[in-house]
Amino acid sequence: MQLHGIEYKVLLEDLAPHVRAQRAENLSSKAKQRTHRIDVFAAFYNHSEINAYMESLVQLYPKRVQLKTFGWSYEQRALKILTISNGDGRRNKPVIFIDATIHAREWIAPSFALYIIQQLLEQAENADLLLNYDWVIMPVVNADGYEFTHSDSRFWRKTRKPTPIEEHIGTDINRNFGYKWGDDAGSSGDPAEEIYRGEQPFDQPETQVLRDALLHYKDRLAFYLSLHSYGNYLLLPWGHTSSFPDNYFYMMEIADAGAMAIIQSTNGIYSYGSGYHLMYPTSGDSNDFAVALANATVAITMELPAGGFLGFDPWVTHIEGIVTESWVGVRAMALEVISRGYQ
Ligand code: 0X9
Ligand code: ZN
Repeated sequence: MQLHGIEYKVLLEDLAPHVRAQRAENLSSKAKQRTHRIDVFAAFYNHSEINAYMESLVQLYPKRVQLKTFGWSYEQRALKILTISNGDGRRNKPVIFIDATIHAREWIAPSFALYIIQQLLEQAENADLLLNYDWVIMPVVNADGYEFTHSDSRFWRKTRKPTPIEEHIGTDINRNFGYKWGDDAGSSGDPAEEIYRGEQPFDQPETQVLRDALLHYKDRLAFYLSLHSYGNYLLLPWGHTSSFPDNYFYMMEIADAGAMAIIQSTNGIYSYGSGYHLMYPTSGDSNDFAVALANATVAITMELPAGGFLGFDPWVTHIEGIVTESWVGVRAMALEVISRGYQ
């Protein structure tokens, strides 16, 4: 910086002690827990804890919960998807599909997915959300990467499958989908990059699993919601082009309902619009795939609020505020989808 005459300021000399402090906060908070029920506000949970918790829900709610292993990660972790219904036995309802943790370091996303699961199962006031719709929730897509952020490298983003270049590991699942895959403006062919798209579309097992799950619900996907962090955005298609899908304005009305509900409850401010215009071009992401090839009527990538030192690492004490605010938005968007009827 000095060499090139660029003005700069050191914000943080060394991140490692802060990562260690957050890890200690999380572990000590978890150690205090007594119940089997996951306390979303009290800690962040790893992949096996989340899977075990979902298994316990099948026992607790046998009529309302189904858990299916849709496939396996590169390191052979079970990739599980939970379906929640109201137990009325009606089959093939339209579906609200939510995934989280496509990106490993975005820890608030799986926490929020768990909070949504508990809201739907435990809060009678949410019965209207389940009357004519089933909710399908995949809390951890990138299981290997997520585990790696717990055990080794807190800010890892990609998968853990090796690339053709030995020293670079991992592919960005959100550039690996086979719709408009490989566009250089929105992804990279360089394994060194954080937005590396892989050698081939769908060459990551985790992308295959999410693809298969979305295609399984093809033609009854009323609302696809992909949870990420951070930035307070509701990103609509398209990511790969500056143009808009046919029902863009319908999607904008859904996003608008979410953003308005949040601002009224907490003054939290979300921007909403096409990902291409609002953030940056992306090619091969799950959101575009869901609309183009799985016929999702509405698809939104929700960038949850920032926290902690780098935005991806909120403190445990901030989980409650973020997930309760976010739920106000997701609930409002789901109600808007429902009130307009599946179209
Ligand atoms: O770059 C991404 O994959 C997403 N942002 S993140 O900071 N969580 O990595 C944004 C994807 C947006 N995609 C579309 N709107 N299509
Ligand atoms: Zn992300």
